[in-house]
Amino acid sequence: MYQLFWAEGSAACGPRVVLEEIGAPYTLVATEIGAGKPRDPELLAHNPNGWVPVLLDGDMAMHEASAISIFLADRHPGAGLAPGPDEAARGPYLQWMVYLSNTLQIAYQLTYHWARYCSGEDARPSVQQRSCERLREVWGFIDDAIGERTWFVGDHFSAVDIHLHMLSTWLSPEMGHPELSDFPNAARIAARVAERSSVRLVHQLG
Ligand SMILES: N[C@@H](CCC(=O)N[C@@H](CS)C(=O)NCC(=O)O)C(=O)O
Repeated sequence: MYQLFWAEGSAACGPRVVLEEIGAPYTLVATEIGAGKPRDPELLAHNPNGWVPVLLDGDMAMHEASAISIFLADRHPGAGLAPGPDEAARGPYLQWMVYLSNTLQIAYQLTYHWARYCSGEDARPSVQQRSCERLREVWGFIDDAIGERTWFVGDHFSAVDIHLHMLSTWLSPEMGHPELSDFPNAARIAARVAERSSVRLVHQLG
């Protein structure tokens, strides 16, 4: 039985959708992640960074949303969420799983965790402005890469589509971010992913 440390709307949503898609039994550990709020000691024991997601599988604990989804998709190949090691789509799949995590997520962090990236309140407007610009650049790059494709990589729905959808839900135009509709190829895939019952459940889409 897997355990997932989780918070609503967080980076734990992608791995949770993957868990739903593979149909493996799991329990959720609802976790406080608010700025300045104390962290669950059990979460800190597994991830001293104090952030979610964290996946437990028996004695094994791991953090990092993309890594967790890659691990789960490979562990449960019957769900078809990852191209196999010998498939042509495997390279691009890994590339985009890492890129979404190390580039797109960081562009959001400049908005939501701005204090990590500058040393004082004076710099906050500049960092958050750069976040908005960076989100437009990175989403634009992704949109161009998707082009006319039905899914992000290969011919099938995969974990990278799940992560693309999750990250699309973090756009806040009221904070100066671009609109998802500015990136019609990414928006098309996100809308298709949002139709899945796993995604409707995790993102509470009614
Ligand atoms: N690199 C981590 C980042 C995870 C992350 O930023 N989680 C946020 C929620 S979206 C969090 O728990 N923030 C609380 C904190 O950083 O203290 C990953 O990709 O899993």
